Order: sequence, then structure tokens, then C-alpha cells
Amino acid sequence: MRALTREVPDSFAKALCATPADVPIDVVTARAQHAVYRQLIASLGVDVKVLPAEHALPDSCFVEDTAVVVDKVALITRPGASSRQAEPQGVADALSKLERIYMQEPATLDGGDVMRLGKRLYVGKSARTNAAGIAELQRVFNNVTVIDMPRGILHLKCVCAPLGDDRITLADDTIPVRDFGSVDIVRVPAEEAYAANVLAIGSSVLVPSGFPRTRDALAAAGYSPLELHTSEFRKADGALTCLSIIY
Ligand code: CIR
Repeated sequence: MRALTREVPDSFAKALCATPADVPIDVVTARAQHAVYRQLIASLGVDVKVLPAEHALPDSCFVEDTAVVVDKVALITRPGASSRQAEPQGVADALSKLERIYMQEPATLDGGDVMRLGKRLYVGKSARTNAAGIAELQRVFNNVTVIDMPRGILHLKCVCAPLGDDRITLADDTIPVRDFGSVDIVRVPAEEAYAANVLAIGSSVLVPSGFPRTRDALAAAGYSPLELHTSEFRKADGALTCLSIIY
């Protein structure tokens, strides 16, 4: 298993954010948190590749949004935010060993809106991911279920994340369970919704620190939670899955 990541740029304090935090992003701390993230993933046996920072692109460490990879095929996206549309090229170059398919205008899609469960994909129709983007995803990959995102949620995986092939986390009071069909759910309490974005690798699960109920629910469900700090990424509306492309 591989994880593609990109270093935090000097401009990260200017990353997009729906509600800017009172305390600005600290780029040095973000880099330290990113290093821990990479080390933890590597400690689980994943081959972690680190691309150099793209300093002109403040959100470029959130590589998840730039490509959807299933087996040997990478759909290179057109991110929904105009300031992010130059991000996919460098990621596409790094994925040159895969078959690359480039999304075409007017399609937009952020990888954070795509959740893969084994051979199934779920895609959130959001402010970033439009109908043409979803159609392109469906043309390239089989078995795609569309989920209408409630207003105010940036991406599908802001409120859920895969835990293997047939189980997900899901934050309470966000998306109806029935929208996902037959999957097991580990419920995340509404007040800990941010922690629904976990990164599962086998039975180990990276969980943002500071969300004890989510951590304990994952442990009770048989996973080994590994906590890490994500404060600086959260200030930019980012979380754990956003920082890598796992393939
Ligand atoms: C953005 O608004 O696009 C970034 N500041 C955050 C992107 C987070 N990515 C993700 O959830 N996949």
C-alpha cells in the first residue's frame, strides 16, 4: 500500500477556510503535525511518498482532493475551488505509473467527496463537486452511489470515512444511514463530528486527538486508535484523509 502526500507550503496560512479561526494557522506546527502523520502511516507498513511543497498553492498539502485512485486507474480531478485548480498537475505527474484520466471542464470534483469501500464508491454532491463531475466519476468507475450533501458540509468525508470494505464512521445528525445502503456504522457523536474523518489502515485507525468518545467507540469496535494532533489542518477545514492519497 502507498500513500502520496505533499509537504505543507509556506503559504499554508492563506489556505481556504469557511470560518477563519481566531488564531491563525501556524505553519511550523502544521509541518510538525504533517511529519507525525507521515511517520504514523509509515509505521503501519505503508510506503509513504512525499512530494515537495508547492508554495504558490496554499491548499496543496490536501492532495486527496486532486485524484481518485481505484486499483491502477487515477481520475485526476478538477477541484471545485478556483484557487485549487492548478494543484492536480503535480499529483498527476507523481501517479504516472497508473492509467491517468483527466476530468474535463465543466466537471468539478474534490476527492474529499469520494469515499471508497472496497469496490464501491460513494460521492457527495456538494458545493465543490458538481453533476458533471459525478457523471465523469461514474463513467470511469463502476458502482458509484450519489449522496446529496447537506448544506454547510464541505465534503462527504467531513462526516464519514471508510473502516475497511463494509464499515464506515458516520457523524450523528448529518447524512441518513439509509443513504449508504448496507454498511456497518461506527457512530460518531455530533459534538465530535470532526473526528469522523479517520484514516483506517488495516485494523489501525488514525484519529484526531481530543475526541475521546470517537476514539473509545473505535476501540470498542475492535480497532486500534492512534491519536495525533491536527489543529492546524482543522483551521483550514482539513482533516486526516485530506492529507494523502492511499493506493
Ligand atoms: C479547502 O477548502 O479546499 C481546503 N482548505 C480544505 C480541503 C480539505 N480536503 C478534504 O477534506 N479532502
